[in-house]
Amino acid sequence: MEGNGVSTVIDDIVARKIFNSRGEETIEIDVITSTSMGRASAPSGASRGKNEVKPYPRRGIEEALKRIETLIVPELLGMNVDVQEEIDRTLRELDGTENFSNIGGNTAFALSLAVAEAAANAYGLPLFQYLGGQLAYELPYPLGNVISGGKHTSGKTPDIQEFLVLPLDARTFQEAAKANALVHKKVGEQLKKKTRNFFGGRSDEGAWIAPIKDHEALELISAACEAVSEEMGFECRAGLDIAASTLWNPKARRYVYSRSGRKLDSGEQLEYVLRLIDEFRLVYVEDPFHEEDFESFAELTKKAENCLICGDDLFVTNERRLRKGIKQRAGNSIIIKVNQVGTLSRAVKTVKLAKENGYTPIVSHRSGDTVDWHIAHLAVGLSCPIIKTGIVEGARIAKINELIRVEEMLGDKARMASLPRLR
Ligand code: 2PG
Ligand code: MG
Repeated sequence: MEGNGVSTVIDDIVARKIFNSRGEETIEIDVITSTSMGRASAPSGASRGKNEVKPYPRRGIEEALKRIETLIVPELLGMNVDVQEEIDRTLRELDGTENFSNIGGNTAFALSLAVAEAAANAYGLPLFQYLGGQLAYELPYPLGNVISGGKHTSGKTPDIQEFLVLPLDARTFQEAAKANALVHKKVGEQLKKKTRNFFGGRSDEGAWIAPIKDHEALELISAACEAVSEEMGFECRAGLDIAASTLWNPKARRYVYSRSGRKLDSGEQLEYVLRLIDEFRLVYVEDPFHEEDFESFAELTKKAENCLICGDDLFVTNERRLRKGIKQRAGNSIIIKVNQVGTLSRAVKTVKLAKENGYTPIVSHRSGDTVDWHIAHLAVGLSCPIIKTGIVEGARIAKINELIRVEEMLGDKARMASLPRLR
């Protein structure tokens, strides 16, 4: 399109291998028009849902680079970056599979986001405004990882993957991010004081790695939340990502907490999670059951009224799976990781469906990430009230700091998003 002197025609596409925060190779793509450029790199998960799209073709990232050169570039050159759906449809058609196994979901992700950024830049708009227009002025609450366990660690650490903090009622994003950093710091100080064999280690997501049990981790984070609530003058509450698919043993039909020795069937898992919600006043529980157990999700959602029950591996950002969840009232919130489905358009549809049905969409990082900041703009541009993106570590801070800049850019117009009732 050449209207208003804006050129949005794709002139060139450059793809390369870079490294993510784990030192693994990942893909980065530049999309170039005569007046603008967009650049995006793909994150990658350690606890991936089995229903996610494939990150790369079978032979890996090299094969993805080849396919970009031979298959994708010839098709995309000359297309316009401001027709996102058409570009994303073309990517799906070129791939030709349901799960992006031909070009790779990470390839689709990087292309799709780079296209969106190139379009925003062509129009001289920040990405969040390009995506959300004048109505995009709400900052998300940051959901931050304080203590790591499960598949994100090894050794005598908690079985539960993530112990999280969510600041409620913060007046600004900056303040909310500060509260999270204080909780992280306080928990670190307590671990140093009280825990033998804790040496200050941190996980990929910057959360503490300590030889403690799930219960101790919850006690620590709850105490830190209370202290910081008082200090900041608004409430901070704890949450969990149980990542229960990683605990589920399908043969034994039990959740196996190998480090604490717990073995729970679905009913016992439900009771256990309800007890934790009650005892620690949790406001957020992600993946409390394995990725095919919609029924238990529904039962917990019914019983845990004022808590966000969130599906990550359960929904994998997939519209079809969310539809199934909505029918059963399984969960009341959904993790949005664009590379679980490949393209921005697909993720946007899922966000829309979530909102129409009262599910809280939460834009999220992945454990292996880059300093790419796009998800910060997705949270504001798609009006998602929460962003899950860690508290410390470079790849996490990149998103947090970008949101501080977005808040500044919005000036007087900036507002914190509204959260559902959580107490
Ligand atoms: C999760 C994520 C991010 P991963 O389970 O929610 O915290 O982990 O990226 O390893 O899937
Ligand atoms: Mg998760």
